[in-house]
Amino acid sequence: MLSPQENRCRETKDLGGLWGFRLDPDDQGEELGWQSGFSEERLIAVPSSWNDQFQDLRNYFRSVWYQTCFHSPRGWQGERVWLRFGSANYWADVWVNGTKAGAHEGGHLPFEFDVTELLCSGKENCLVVRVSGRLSLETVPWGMVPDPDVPRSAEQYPDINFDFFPYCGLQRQVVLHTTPQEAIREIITRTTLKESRAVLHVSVQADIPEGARVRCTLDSQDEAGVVAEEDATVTDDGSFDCQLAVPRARLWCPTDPHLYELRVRILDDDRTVDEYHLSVGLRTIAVQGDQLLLNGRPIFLTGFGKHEDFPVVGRALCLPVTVKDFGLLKWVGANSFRTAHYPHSEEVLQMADREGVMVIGETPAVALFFGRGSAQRLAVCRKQLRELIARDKNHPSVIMWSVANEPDSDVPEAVPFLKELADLAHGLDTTRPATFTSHKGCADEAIRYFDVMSLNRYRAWYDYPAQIDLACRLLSDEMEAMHRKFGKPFILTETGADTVSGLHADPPELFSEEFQVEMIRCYLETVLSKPFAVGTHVWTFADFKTAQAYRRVGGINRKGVFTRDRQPKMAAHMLRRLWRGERTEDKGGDE
Ligand code: BDP
Repeated sequence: MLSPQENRCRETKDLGGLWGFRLDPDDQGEELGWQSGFSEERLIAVPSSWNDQFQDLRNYFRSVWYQTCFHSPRGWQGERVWLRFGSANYWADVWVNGTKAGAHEGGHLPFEFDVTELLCSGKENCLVVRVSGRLSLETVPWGMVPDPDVPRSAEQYPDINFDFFPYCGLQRQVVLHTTPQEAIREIITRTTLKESRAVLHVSVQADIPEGARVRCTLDSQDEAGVVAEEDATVTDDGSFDCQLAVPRARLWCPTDPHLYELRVRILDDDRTVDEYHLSVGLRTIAVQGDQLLLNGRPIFLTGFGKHEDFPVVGRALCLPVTVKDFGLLKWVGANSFRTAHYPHSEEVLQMADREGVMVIGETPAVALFFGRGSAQRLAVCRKQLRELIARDKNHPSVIMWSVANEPDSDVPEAVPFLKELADLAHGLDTTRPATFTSHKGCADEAIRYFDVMSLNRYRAWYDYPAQIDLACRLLSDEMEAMHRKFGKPFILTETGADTVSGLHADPPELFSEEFQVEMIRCYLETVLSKPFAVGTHVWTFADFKTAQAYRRVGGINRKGVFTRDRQPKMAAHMLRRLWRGERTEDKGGDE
């Protein structure tokens, strides 16, 4: 799926703003005809999470209705018009002028409908969306299952089995965009390297008659200008391939995240029928033996597992927070993060490409179990993995896929399920390694099917509280045993301690800033001492909202090294010294 863009052949119109909003707890709206327009109870910001917009809706997860009106620009006649949602959490049904445009399941990935025939020109158009945040046994993530036979935690409210607040709503941009009738539909890029010579392989699918002429141009966006150009002809199935060779390529890496601009143009004599511009980074990523190689050189990941979360905004797109977070990632010396526990916005990846921050892109498959409802959950996991790879495959920053977080992967039933996701990731994308984050260590049944072994560990926090030395000795032994058993490169994808900003204790005690510093430092040193380690990600970048439970003061997970409003705790200063100092460079830390 190509993102909407503005160029001389394509236009966009942002529909964000204040929309009409109404609750429908008993799902009566459709019967009452609300799809053609309804009387508004209140206004809501789009994008936003409704749970943090209104005091009475924090724990409301049933259906709501959104509506807005817009004009379709006159100049769009003759074009195809698409209505695109950056995400809708979790279920969405969409009507335009009372006619159903389509529906979508899944909270964090984009979807779009061709609404050309549904729009009235010269008149106001009415867009109505029903969104429901209801989770079940068959959704991914699963939750809110009032069934005593299902393994779940009755210890938190709302009743979910994961540790982040299940924010709902239209949380990303809603846009109208046009494509010409004969248009480029899909572009897939891949880099191969031979010393400093890079070749960008470009595969394009287009709704264009056979024989049309196509031009692919690669522009360096600096004084070098156009560095490669090739013409091709569309084949009978509407596809074509180009190979663009760059003799002395500036390879994308954290210290020089150079982006080239790829322009694909469909030409009819001198007329441009359609064109699409893509920022591309020339780079390769591979696992070889115990190493993770970026452009053929060992790389060590420093960074965090990170949520999309901010007060009032909830999980919604908020560009000032995105920009701020990238500034802090740089400040602390992180070269990477994992989009826990769902795909983050496309704007986040755009920043990561630009700033040279490597990303492990994760699906929403958190806390999977393999009992009842498993077949349906697998189908949803497959769909979400497909949609994730379709959206993010061209981002140089994305270096790995994580297909799940902490599944019950020590039982035999986990094997066919997770193997299928590993095979799917490898089949859809031959250029990136795949992983999932395990909390089962040596007992894990599924790690063998993946390229990298990722472990989340909280000894000294949830178990063996306060015993940091013991926790690190156990971690050291566990890492060696995992390496003997699975023989793969290792990433510590999570460790951390809840920390109340401003609480101090010497000697360090749980919840104090000193304890967070000591625990993280000891874990990171243990991992760094292993030659097969390729990364450490601290849990977590910033404090975030979660369900209410006795162990979550104020409904907040406080394992952030930054507070929820992005102020550094002592641990952030410690990491800055560690990651920007000598020690990670010894391990290839900054590339
Ligand atoms: C890990 C989960 C993460 C939690 C973290 C914690 O992967 O989602 O937030 O524990 O408890 O097991 O802080």
